Amino acid sequence: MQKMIQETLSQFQTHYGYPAELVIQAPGRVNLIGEHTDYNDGFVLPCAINYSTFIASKKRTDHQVNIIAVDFDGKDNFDLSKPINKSEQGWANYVRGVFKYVQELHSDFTGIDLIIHGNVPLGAGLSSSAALEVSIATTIKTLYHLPIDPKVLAKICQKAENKFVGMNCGIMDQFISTLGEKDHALLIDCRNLETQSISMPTNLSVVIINSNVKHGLVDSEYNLRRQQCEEAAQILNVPKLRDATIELLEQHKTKMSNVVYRRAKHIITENTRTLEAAKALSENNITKLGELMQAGHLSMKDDFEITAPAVDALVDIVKSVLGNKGGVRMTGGGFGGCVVALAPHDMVEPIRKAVEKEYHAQTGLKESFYICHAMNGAGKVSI
Ligand code: GAF
Repeated sequence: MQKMIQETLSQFQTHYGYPAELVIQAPGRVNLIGEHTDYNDGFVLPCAINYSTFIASKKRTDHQVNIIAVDFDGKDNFDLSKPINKSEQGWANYVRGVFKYVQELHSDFTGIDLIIHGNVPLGAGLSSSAALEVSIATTIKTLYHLPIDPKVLAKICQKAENKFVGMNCGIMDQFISTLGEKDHALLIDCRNLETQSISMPTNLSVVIINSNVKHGLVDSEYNLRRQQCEEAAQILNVPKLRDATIELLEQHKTKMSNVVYRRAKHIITENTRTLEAAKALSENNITKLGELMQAGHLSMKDDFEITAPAVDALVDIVKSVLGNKGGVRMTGGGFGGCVVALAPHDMVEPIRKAVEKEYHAQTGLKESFYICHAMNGAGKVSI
């Protein structure tokens, strides 16, 4: 981390010719269970991780915003006294969107020079987008002392992604990147945004393995899942799938397509699994946690259809080593990305060896490994 901070600071000095006055860090996240439940007003169980976006910044007295994104080799600038429009550069829209919606609530800030640099793996389902949004919002808030409540800040970032970028994500990623807690996972009720902190068991490692499967249609498939969930809720006559039960779903099964039925089944069962998993985690009941993670993975594979053959292979390889001593499942929005395993420390190396030996042989792909721990949400870094 220290190296990333130094690099961000020295890039600032090089590009702008004067030192930064602030460095903000916002983490990526891993979701232990509760996938696609957030926009159904349900439950999720993520933790923030030790991979972050860093932003070095300095206030300006005019209305200019200058941005240099080191990892995209990109530059952007715009004027806060004029309407903020979309950029042709994909990454820049996450930044512009956040400025636009912070400005909607607090117009009393002027320009900023920014350097963005980070190590959250991109497109891996570890919320690099939320880390970028939250790091920008936290930078504006901190530099200009704006009175923005952390939950409101997370919602501003979600709005930027929904309305400016066009990805209809739920609140989980922005929320945990803002409010994550060191050494804890958060059970989040995505309806009222109340949380319960759950200590991560000290006997388990959080192992994240990137399948390195890239799927071109992640956003459109994601938005389609959301529409299908809304269709199911309408047929069941409930505000959100959070309010439905399996019994209600079965009663109305013939009124919906088989696809919509299976999408709803995933959400309804996943909410139950997430609550049970939070309990199992807090009681250190690893066998139960492992069973729930396995069931969650199969539900994403068969009912929600958001896994990929290589991701399923990766889960099976890890599971064959872990047995009932831990849990493993795909994590994040899906269609590629990462799997998360909770594993006893002494099983991390055997898992790594098994994956090295079998994953490439089965899929032709090469994995990446990240050993993680739960971190605090976004904040100021001392410089
Ligand atoms: C993505 C979204 F951004 C989240 O809101 C959530 O729906 C997740 O996919 C799936 O659980 O990360």
